[in-house]
Amino acid sequence: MKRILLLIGIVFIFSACGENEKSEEKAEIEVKTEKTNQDSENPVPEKQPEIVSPEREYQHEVVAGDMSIPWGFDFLPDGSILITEKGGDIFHYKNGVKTAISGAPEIYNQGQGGLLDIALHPDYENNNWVYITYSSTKGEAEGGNTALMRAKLENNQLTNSEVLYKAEPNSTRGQHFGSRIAFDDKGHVFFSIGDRGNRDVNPQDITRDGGKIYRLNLDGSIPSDNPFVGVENAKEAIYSYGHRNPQGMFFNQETGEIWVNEHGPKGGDEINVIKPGKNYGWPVVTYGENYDGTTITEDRTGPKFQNPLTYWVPSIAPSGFEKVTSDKYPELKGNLLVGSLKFQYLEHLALENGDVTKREKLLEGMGRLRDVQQGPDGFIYAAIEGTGIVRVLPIEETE
Ligand SMILES: [Ca+2]
Repeated sequence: MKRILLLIGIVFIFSACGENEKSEEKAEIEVKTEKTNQDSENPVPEKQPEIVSPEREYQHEVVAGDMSIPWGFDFLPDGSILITEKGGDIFHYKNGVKTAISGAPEIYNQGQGGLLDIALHPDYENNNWVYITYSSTKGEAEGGNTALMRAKLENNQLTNSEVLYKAEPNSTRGQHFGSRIAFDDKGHVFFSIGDRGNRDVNPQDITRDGGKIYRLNLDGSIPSDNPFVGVENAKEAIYSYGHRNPQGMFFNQETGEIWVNEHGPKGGDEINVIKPGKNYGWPVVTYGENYDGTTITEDRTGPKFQNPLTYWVPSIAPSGFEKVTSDKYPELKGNLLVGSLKFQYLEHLALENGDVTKREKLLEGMGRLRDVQQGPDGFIYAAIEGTGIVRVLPIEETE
């Protein structure tokens, strides 16, 4: 389409200009075309369409109730659910029966910190490893920072705990711990850590923790092909940087990529497709502004930075992220789901050729939506504050 418009433009200019002007105009158009082609690797996102209510609201059923702030959850091989409470407890829910799991890590319960995400090893069935992120006081300085640990789950107890990563330094600030955990299909664990409320120091500096996506081998060692291995003083676990506070992450089976969503400031929440060693811009480029309405930067994009797939203005405060691959919801299949803490709904984003073509509010008004997962049974599950985990029921064809 762009090419056709350009051709029309060239014809128009040729018929309207003198000989010298013609060649100048043509040269300028050729340069512009070349730029457009270069940018196709890293396109500037289109403005999002307006969000709408769905034609038919989804019904739901509560499968794990009596929860305060269910932060993360994952499914055991038998379909039962492990859930973290931000306050520090881990629960197992099976057929509506709630059991406490002992051996949860000690947390630094400050602001947005606490017990955060939980995820089972891809081969959990054979090794019982469970991965957990949390804010930890480990280390010398006062305060805390995000840690990733793993432990074996046996008889409702976590044993053999190992801290695989602990971000430094500690800080008494309560902002932006991240974090989500995701596994790829090549033996890596990914996790996110936010900028810890220190945006001018952490996110753009690869020698510091915070404002990063990290990648480790499943035993916690650093993959030899991580992008900053061998770079002087770099934190070699870093996979990408320039992030603010990523709280949604999934492994896209189809593309082999990690996809994240992250909180922007006032405006400027983003979905990012993670590529090794890339800089996602915060706070040098952003679609947001300070909470008081003052400018952070005029720049939305720049040659050194990876553009988001899409961005939200105003912010929805995204948490939890999933791609629907199940056949149970034909109208959602292949699309994205994002929890909104601020507006208390599950956002459905339809994608076509990398552009968001439709946005819908699901599960509206139920509470702050903290996490979303497609279960092994193909149903969509959401963690909602003050409720617990709900199963989204497909809209029956016969309705
Ligand atoms: Ca960005």
